[in-house]
Amino acid sequence: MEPFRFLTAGESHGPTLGVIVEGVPAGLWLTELDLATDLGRRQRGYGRGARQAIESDRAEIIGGVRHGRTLGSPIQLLVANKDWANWGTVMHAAPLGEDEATALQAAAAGGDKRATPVTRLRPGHADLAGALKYGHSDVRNVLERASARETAARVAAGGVARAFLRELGIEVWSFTAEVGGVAMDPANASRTREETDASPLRCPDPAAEARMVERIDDARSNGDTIGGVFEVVAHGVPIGLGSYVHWDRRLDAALAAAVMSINSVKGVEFGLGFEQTRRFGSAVHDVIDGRSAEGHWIHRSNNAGGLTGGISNGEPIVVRGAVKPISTLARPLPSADLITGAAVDKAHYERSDISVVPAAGVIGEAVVMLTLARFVLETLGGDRMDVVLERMATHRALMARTPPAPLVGGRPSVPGGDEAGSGGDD
Ligand code: EPS
Repeated sequence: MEPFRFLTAGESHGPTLGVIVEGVPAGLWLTELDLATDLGRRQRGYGRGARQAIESDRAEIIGGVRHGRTLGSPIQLLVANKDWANWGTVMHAAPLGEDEATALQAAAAGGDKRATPVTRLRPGHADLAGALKYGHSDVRNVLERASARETAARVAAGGVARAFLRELGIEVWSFTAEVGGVAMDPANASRTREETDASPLRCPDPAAEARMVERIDDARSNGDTIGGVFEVVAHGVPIGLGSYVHWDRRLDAALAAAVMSINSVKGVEFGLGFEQTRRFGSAVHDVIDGRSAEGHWIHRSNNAGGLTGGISNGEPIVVRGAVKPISTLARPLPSADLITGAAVDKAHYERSDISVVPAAGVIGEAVVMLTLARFVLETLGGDRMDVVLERMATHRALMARTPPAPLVGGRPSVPGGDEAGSGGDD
């Protein structure tokens, strides 16, 4: 059993989204305020759709917390969908009564878009494969759950992970690195974190951001959508999370899967990423400069993005997600009808976003934090915060300690000596 896990539920236009986070140690300070900041950040960003003007996401803590402290029991969170009220009986869980069903039929016959079953498949969306897999004739049954609205629940869960990791000295942040082929220039990253968070696209480079905004405006005026790249950085991760000993214990693989699981993400890279393939090894690998007086290992660069051999190496973890353009286009592509199988001029359209890169970055933070929380608990264990804190302090001290001298044949490498070898130089 995993020491830390979470499960979300809920449809985009249903009454609520929910998430259960299990494995959080007892005694962690957690309030709804801790969850509100990231939920707000997820909603913002230039290029977001009209839905965000309806919602003001906040997570209600339903279980697992008492008087501001976690109990060790599963933490249950609910995020209400305010838009649910606008969907009438379309999204009701209960079977409809005779009158309700007749009214819905009449609404559909009268051209009400929400009441009408969706059958014109959107290229690039889960519509076709999802409908066939689950046997749905109305694509709404697919798109309600395939919608990135689900990520509000993941970000709420990520807030729990943030509160946990903060206690342990681990901090995670993100920014927009690229939109529609316009990349930020790290040399022009003049904004502080606060300024970046408050900027239209959460980009540290104001000049590049202005050009990114133009790309989004172009997409909007053409009835189109546009993607980009976000970068998540985790500071304070100790050496030793994850392992090289087996494929499913590698932290890089788990982080890649987590970031890849975000709706619309089509690629993941760490540190220098794919650029490594274009350089010689001598221009890629991070030279190790030795240990500082406090015992910290120093690398000259961080091209590996904080992970070597599937293990955190003490440098900041740097992971980027490539976000494709949203597949719901205001000027829809040609497609086909699910029921007739015949070509149609235009795929289904309903309100959506032009670009979601800044939001995807916040979701990236959430899934990275949830993954790090799992690996911390896998490494340290602990049912209560005081024990986890103690174990983390011990772990960090151990990683900074001089390793014992190596043995040869189970004995000191120099006959009679016990401090020979290259390990004990301080
Ligand atoms: C989203 C809410 C959705 C979309 C978007 C993400 O709201 P609605 O469908 O009511 O407009 O804005 O969903 C998608 C991009 C998608 O492909 O379904 C949200 O809260 O993040």
